[in-house]
Amino acid sequence: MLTAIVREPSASLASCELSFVARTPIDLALARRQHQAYAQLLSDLGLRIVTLPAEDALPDAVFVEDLAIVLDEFAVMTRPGAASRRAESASVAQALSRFRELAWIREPGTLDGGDLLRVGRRLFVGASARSNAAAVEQLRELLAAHGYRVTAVPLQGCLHLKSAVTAVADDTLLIQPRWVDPAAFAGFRLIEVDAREEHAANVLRVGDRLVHPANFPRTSARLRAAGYALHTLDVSELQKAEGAVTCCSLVFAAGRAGA
Ligand code: CIR
Repeated sequence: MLTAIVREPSASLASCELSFVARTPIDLALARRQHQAYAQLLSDLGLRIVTLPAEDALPDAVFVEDLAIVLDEFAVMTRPGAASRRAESASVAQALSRFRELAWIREPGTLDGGDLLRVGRRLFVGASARSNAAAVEQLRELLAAHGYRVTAVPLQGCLHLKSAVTAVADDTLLIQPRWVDPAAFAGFRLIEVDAREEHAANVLRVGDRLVHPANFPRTSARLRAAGYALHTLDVSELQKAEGAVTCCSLVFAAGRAGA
C-alpha cells in the first residue's frame, strides 16, 4: 500500500521563501481548503494519509517533499538549502522513522527534495541554488551500494529540478525545455509542456495515475492524449508560494512498522 505524508499549511504561509515567483497575497483559508482537497484526492486514490500538524512558525512547512528522499531501502533526510526551512526536518524525520531507517545529508551538503527526480534506479539531482555538489557526493556514497546512479543536472530559471521535469511513467518524462536541457534525459520519451504554460511540468505520479494542477489545461490535454489517467486540482494558493503538486507530499510504499 502507498502512504503519503502531508502537512497542513502554516498560518505564516504568506511569509514563504520565494525565488522565481513574485509575491502576491495568499488566501490562507483557500490554501487550507486546497490542501485538504489534495489530501482527499490522494486518499481517494487509495493512499494511506499521514497528516502532520501545521508548523505555524515555519512558513514553508507544507512542502514536505523537500525534507526527505524516500527510497525502498531507506530514507535520506535532506538538509534544505534555505536556512529558514531546516527546522522542518525534525517532525518529518520522526514521522518517517516509523517506515524507514534514516540517513542524513550533512553540512556542507544542502539538498531540497524538489531537486531529486527518481526514475527507477536513476536519480537526477538539480544543481539549483538549494542543492549543491557536496550533497550529490554524499548521495552517491549513500546509494552506490544499492545500485542507484546519481546524475547532477544544470538548471536555469526555476526553483527546483521538479519544477522543470517530472516522471509520468518509468520511461516518460514531462519537461519544460526552457529550464532544463532535454539532452540530460537521453533514452527517455519526453512530453513537453505547452509553451503558454510555463509552470506545467510538475505532475505527481501516484501508481498509474497522475495529479496535475488545474490551471494548465493545454498540458493536461497533452498528457491525456498520450494515454495517461489524469486528475486535476486547483492549487492556486500553493503555487503563489512557489509550490505545486509533488512538493506537498512524500509518497512511498509502506515498510517496517507501517507495513
Ligand atoms: C520554497 O521556496 O522553499 C517554498 N516557498 C516552495 C518549495 C516548493 N517545493 C517543491 O516544489 N518541492
